[in-house]
Amino acid sequence: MNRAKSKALFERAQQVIVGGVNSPARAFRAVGGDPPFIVQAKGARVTDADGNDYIDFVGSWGPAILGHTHPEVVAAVQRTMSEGLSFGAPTELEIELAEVIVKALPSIELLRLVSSGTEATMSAIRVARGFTGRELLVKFEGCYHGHADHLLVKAGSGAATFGEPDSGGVPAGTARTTLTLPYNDLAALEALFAAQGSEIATVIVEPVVGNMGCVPPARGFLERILQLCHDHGAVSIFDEVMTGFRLARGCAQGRFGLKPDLTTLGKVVGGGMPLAAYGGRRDIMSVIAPLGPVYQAGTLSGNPAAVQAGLTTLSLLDDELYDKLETLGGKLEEGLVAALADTGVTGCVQRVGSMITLFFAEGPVRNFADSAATDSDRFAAFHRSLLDGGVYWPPSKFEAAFLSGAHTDDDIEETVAVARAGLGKLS
Ligand code: KE4
Repeated sequence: MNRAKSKALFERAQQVIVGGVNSPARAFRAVGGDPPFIVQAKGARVTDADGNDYIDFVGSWGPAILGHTHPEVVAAVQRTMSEGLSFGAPTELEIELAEVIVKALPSIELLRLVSSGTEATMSAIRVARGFTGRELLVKFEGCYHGHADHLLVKAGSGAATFGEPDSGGVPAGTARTTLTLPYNDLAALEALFAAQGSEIATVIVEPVVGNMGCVPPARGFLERILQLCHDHGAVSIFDEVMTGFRLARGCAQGRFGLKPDLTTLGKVVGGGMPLAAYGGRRDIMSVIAPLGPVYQAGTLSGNPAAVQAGLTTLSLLDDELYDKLETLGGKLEEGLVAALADTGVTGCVQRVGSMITLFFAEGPVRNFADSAATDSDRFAAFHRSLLDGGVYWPPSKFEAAFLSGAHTDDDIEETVAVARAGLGKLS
């Protein structure tokens, strides 16, 4: 596949943008080769600068659950933008979106709109620390919650891709207030609470992990986190930036029938525009200015264009869409499992709804150590085969792939055929 124009653009980009990209994973360093520069996205496809079309499973890292440029979303955003891009003042539109989120998530009584998932998790953690008067933050290795200093301690996704679980520039003191446990390790969680439960401000967790590849929670794991937080006066945070409105209308918590104290949302909730949110129990959220002493603010928070993209996107997330995502996800999973078996390549496929990952390992992959141990070279070669075969797959073994409502049975069959050919080159 000829990507000469993308190659030239990448060389030009690297003169003025760090690494030529505005987010590290996009540089394709984990899989090799130069990243295609995308010029258009429509439905389940993206087109690069050289005119190559790809079936897209990155979906802008999650937001494109409807497929790209859904006509109703684009039209609604254009209408809203014609009235003003951003006022820095309250609008009725923000109330409408907040009411939709509160209706969908019984655990959220009060919320704040912000502009990125990082801002949502950073703010939720500050609120939990302000509410409890405690400092200790507990997270799980391989879970990624954005790039706030105290979260870049054994992060998954980007940092892990570079094999440097701790980021430069994070003060030692900051890292010391973050305790990291293995995901799905109940014994470690119980032991930590037994030893330091009274010092723990909050536990933040991806209810289904997407940042070490797709890793579901072990039976009882999430329930125990909520119970231990409750018993020890800590605040539980479900980071649903990736799973929110992706896994169900009620998010992962709705799928599992759970109610965390706080929830962070992003990606789908903004429909591809810079919008995220955090919210939860009224008593906890009431510590935020101007009601209380915990400060959080944002110039573009709740701006009309982004709110409209989110509002219109959420209005289109109906049972029919989730049923389709489940069916297509199942077909893709079955196809990849069959392709692994037919080619004799060691691998496993893990999926929850429309989040899916093919790991080059026997499996199951239950935590970051398992994910890190999967074969990186085979993943890189597989990714290159997919790309050259017209399939745009996340360029890191630590990322989940996403289906959308715009994908078709034919897309899945084509993807499985390309995957089978790529696996065949490995065996
Ligand atoms: P943003 O600041 O990137 O909007 O959100 C941070 C974040 C928080 N929580 C979870 C569970 C997330 O997955 C993310 C961001 N996800 C990555 C992809 N795994 C964004 C893509 C990127 O970093 O380029």
